[in-house]
Amino acid sequence: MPNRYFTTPIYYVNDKPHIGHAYTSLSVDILKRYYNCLDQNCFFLTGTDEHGQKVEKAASDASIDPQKFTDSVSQNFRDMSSLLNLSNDDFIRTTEKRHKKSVQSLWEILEKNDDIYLSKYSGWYSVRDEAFVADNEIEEKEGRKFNSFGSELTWVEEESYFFRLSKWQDKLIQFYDDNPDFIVPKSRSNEVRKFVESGLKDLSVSRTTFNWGIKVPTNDKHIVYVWLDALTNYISALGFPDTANDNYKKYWPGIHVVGKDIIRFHAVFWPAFLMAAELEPPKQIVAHGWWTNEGQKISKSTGNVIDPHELIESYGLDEVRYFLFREVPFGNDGDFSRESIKNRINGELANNFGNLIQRVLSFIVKNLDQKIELTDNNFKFNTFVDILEMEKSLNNHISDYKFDEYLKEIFVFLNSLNNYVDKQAPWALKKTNPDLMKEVLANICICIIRLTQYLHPFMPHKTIKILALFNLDESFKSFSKIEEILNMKSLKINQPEPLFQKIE
Ligand code: ME8
Repeated sequence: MPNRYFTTPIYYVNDKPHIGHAYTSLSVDILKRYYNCLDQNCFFLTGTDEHGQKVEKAASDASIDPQKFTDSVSQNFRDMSSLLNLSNDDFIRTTEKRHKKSVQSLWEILEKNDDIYLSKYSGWYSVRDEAFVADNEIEEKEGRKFNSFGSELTWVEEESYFFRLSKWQDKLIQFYDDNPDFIVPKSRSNEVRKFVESGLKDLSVSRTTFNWGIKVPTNDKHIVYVWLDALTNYISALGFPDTANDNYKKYWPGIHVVGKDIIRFHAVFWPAFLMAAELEPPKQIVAHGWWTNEGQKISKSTGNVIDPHELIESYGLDEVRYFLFREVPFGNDGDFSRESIKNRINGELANNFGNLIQRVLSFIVKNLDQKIELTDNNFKFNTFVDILEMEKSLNNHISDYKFDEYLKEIFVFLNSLNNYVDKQAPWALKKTNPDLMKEVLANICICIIRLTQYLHPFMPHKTIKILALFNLDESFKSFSKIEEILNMKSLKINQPEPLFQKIE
């Protein structure tokens, strides 16, 4: 059985969590829950990125000591994890001891392998992205300089250690060739490749003009560049430098889910650092698109940041999860609009899914004394057989990160089940053919149970409630449990309450 390791980026603590951070974290939560439903082992890591010039400035603007500042803002991200009920196994902070030890050990290996040397940096720097910017990537507006994300640049000139990134250019290309699925989606992969092929320059990996960071172990005038520091979190959490420990052996290399803004750091710098340290590069970098709010870029300055608390209060957690992953293909940009979330909740969740359960189960409670008998006929029911066969395709959608396709496919079956109910009309069969009525209702129930299992990774709370309506406990979320259900002679049904509230 494969062990899987999925990570989110570790988020900067200069800002409050918003829908973009929630989106990445929820996607990893879905992956973990999905593989758990297949009875596979998964490790899910998230955390906060607490060093660097940007965070130091945010702390000084708030007149707070950086450690106190990061303690309080990191808590916002842990609160987000609770709010979203994330299934993460660990939450790492780059100010933790275990992480400092890991970064300093990695540095020592890189220096020992002669992949780091001392020189001088002079050039443009984006504090917002904590990134050095090459001359050909600079845009000028009204005498000021910006990078391609629109972040203003500052001039930096200081003594600096450099990582020999140029030395790894050919090896990176070879690595991309050997691992064609390393970067998902393909379009991003081509972008990264072109960047590497255009020639890599050595990378400045230390700073001396501010203090908030991890000290270079061999020269305490320098602090480690925040991206070398941050990327290392993925192995710190597995116990690096102790590569012989169980978690490291079980889970590395991992899969990093990130927004498209930070692919270069993950798909170029990170594998190069690891190769240079003679460690295995990550298994895959999955880059998703960018959310806008009602057509506008989300930013603190425009004041249109979507607060996950507010969103969940208005629509419900499972409804938000469903919307985010059904609305937009994972690699594409998406626009959040109140109209679209309303349409999805009312049309798909309330009218289609919720209503199916409500009318079928209420009918059983009322007319069959809360009980359905299961027979072999139910398991031969063609829709049920087709649903069982969908598993392979769903599995492919998850491996390809096509969450929208996964949900779309399930909802096609929910539609056809609603049509089946209308056509068979159990309320009419009650008088004309009660045996057929029972068979029809049992057919629908086993299909609902199977689809509920498949929907569990996306709507973990509602689906557990639905299973409880069939008197099935949480353990029945596991796909393999269908066998046990098939061996049951009957199911007791509880009276359902409306599952999804319609939005006015
Ligand atoms: O970049 N749409 O942290 P960060 C979609 N600390 N996703 C969004 C988004 C949006 N509008 N806004 C943010 C950093 N994200 C570094 C990472 S990792 C070793 C270090 C998500 O707080 C998306 O995942 O700026 C993006 O990559 C991440 O938040 C950036 O978070």
